[in-house]
Amino acid sequence: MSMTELASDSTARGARTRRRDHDGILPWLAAPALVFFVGFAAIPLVGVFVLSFTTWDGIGAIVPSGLDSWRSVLTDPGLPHSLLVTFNGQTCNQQEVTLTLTNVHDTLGNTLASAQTNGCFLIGDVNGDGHVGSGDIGNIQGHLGEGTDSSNFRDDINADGRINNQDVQTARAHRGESLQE
Ligand SMILES: [Ca+2]
Ligand SMILES: [Ca+2]
Repeated sequence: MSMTELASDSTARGARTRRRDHDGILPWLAAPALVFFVGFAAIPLVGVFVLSFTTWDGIGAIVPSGLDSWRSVLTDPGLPHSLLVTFNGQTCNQQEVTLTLTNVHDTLGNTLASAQTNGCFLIGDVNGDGHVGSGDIGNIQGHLGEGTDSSNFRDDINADGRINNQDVQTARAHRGESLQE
């Protein structure tokens, strides 16, 4: 065997050793992402699933309730016909609005002749007490910097997807306003 062949053989063995080393390290590189996924996605998901078999107001004792919650939701006759209506813009304030929908068609070919619901609009009243005050401003400030989700969306007054200083300023601009009696 020549010196060149020895060198070549040595280089190939070195490459195989490095590949083996990399193969051993790769799973560990994924470990931080896996930890975050388990901690912030998998465990909360399992927790919510377990809580779906209980009755809990978020403060008091957790009481097992079996399938009651699932049965209640799945047997609600309104479930297949529920509507989500989104208002864009803030064109009314300090008013109770009656929304009437007529001749609503769903994707299954059903038609709803008429449906009506009432809603109150008060810009800045993020805690829903009918008045804009320091409680609302403090509530928004407590969520500053957060992205909007189902738990804090009321604090995002300008509906830009984040709870930020613009929301605080908007609430301050409407401080003292109340719903009309
Ligand atoms: Ca309020
Ligand atoms: Ca915002």
